[in-house]
Amino acid sequence: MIPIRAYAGQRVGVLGLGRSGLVAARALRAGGAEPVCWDDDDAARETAAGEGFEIGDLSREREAASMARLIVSPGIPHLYPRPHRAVAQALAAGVPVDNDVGLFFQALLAADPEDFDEDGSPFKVIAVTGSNGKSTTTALIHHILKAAGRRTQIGGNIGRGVLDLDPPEPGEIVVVELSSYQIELARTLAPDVAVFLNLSPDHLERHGGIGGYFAAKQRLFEAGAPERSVIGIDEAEGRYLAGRVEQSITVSVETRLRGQGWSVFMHKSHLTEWRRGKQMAAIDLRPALALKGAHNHQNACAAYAACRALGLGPRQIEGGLPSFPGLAHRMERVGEAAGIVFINDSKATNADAAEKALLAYDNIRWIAGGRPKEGGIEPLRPLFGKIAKAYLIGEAEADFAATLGATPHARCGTLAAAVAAARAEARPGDVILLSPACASFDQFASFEARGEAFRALVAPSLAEEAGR
Ligand code: UMA
Ligand code: ADP
Repeated sequence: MIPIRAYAGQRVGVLGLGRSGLVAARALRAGGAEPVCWDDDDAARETAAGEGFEIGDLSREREAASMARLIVSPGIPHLYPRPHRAVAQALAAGVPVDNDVGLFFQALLAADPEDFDEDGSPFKVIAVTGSNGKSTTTALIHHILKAAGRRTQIGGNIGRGVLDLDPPEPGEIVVVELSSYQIELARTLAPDVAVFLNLSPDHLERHGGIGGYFAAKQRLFEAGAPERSVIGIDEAEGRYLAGRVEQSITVSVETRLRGQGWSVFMHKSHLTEWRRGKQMAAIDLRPALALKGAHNHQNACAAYAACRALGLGPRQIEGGLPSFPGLAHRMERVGEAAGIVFINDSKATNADAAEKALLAYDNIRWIAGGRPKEGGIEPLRPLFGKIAKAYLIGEAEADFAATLGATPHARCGTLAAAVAAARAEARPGDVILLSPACASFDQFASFEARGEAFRALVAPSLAEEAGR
């Protein structure tokens, strides 16, 4: 845990007591502050009280006014569609609002000179953002660094919350995934290397539209002022951002960036590094089995660029790519039975992510639905020809059925019914793909829980096959 010492002896409000909030409360207490905690959920409050934390309704004026800061969890709206009552109260009382990510960077900036090694090099922080591919890229950077023998930790929007990480040691590299929610509210941002992968509509209700969403991500580069930025320029937003920051390495899977700057791009199956008009390296990505598809090539190019920015050599990076195992719930091959392949892509929570999976397979029995995002599956229309049949679940059922029109589909209600129907109708050569293009929260606690449920539902088919 990284203790937060900046508020020693002061009361600090902690709003939301999930993964990030509870750790923030502990880190504040470890640094001598007096956290006052609130969560709208009774059970979450009880858990915090069980750890000895003071519980106080932060939406009360008197409580809010006594705070030095209000630390807000990423899942709690601070502006759109409307601020949570406690945030509104804090702002009315002139209490600065921050989050765990702001506290994390504030604490690292205050690190003392002992945190620098003999060569005077401190630890480094790499922050990764983008609409899709953040977790994969963050994990890949961490994997490459480990394979190259570097000391490294991973956290943020993936795995451990930022304040749950160990205080970084000299020479260590901390790789953090940051969501738009986390970046938007952080008062301090200070990554050494920052990565912007791509942008497509997501979380629009929380950012007041696509402009607000992009502006949130842009803060990592403007307020964060990294020494080096890695920027995917396959969308207009990336190209705009690259034009505004100094010292960027541009990344593309669509364009060969053979300019005078520093770039990493795909040429056929090769990741290619280009600098000052010359090719510096070309790496065949075919041996990297967990990095299939143009989207993963984008992640690989960005991870490569970030590691180069840290001074790793091309061969060192190349050495780590084939052993990357990939992440669960992202186009994860669960198994095969009777010639039918089962793919768990539960993490595809928007149409752009689901598109990548639909592009990657044929004869697809597509399980989709959940809590829909703005625009639904309309952008996927050009791929409907690849779908043998869609099996729809959750709140999105009616909407998705209407969009699918003449494309074969069934309204199944639940994941269990969808898997059963797809299994009964699938033929050898088919792919049963869970790639919902929706959030999970209408029927599951998280995308992980949805993916685990899928795994459990297909397990009998796989066991039957194994017993054959
Ligand atoms: N709560 C309230 N009032 C509200 C809403 C929520 O009190 O109006 C409470 C809930 O009762 C709950 C707590 O807030 O107890 C949950 O807080 P949270 O939703 O911020 O979740 P955490 O458990 O703190 O997890 C967060 C991230 N969650 C979100 O951004 C929604 C996790 O990212 C992250 O891993 C974790 O912090 C550690 O940093 C998950 C995620 O879904 C993976 N991220 C989104 C994404 O990737 O698309 C952005
Ligand atoms: P994030 O953490 O940004 O949500 P993940 O790496 O967890 O990203 O991948 C989420 C989903 O997006 C998966 O379904 C995956 O197949 C897809 N995906 C991964 N990388 C990319 C990318 N660079 N562009 C578009 N989609 C991607």
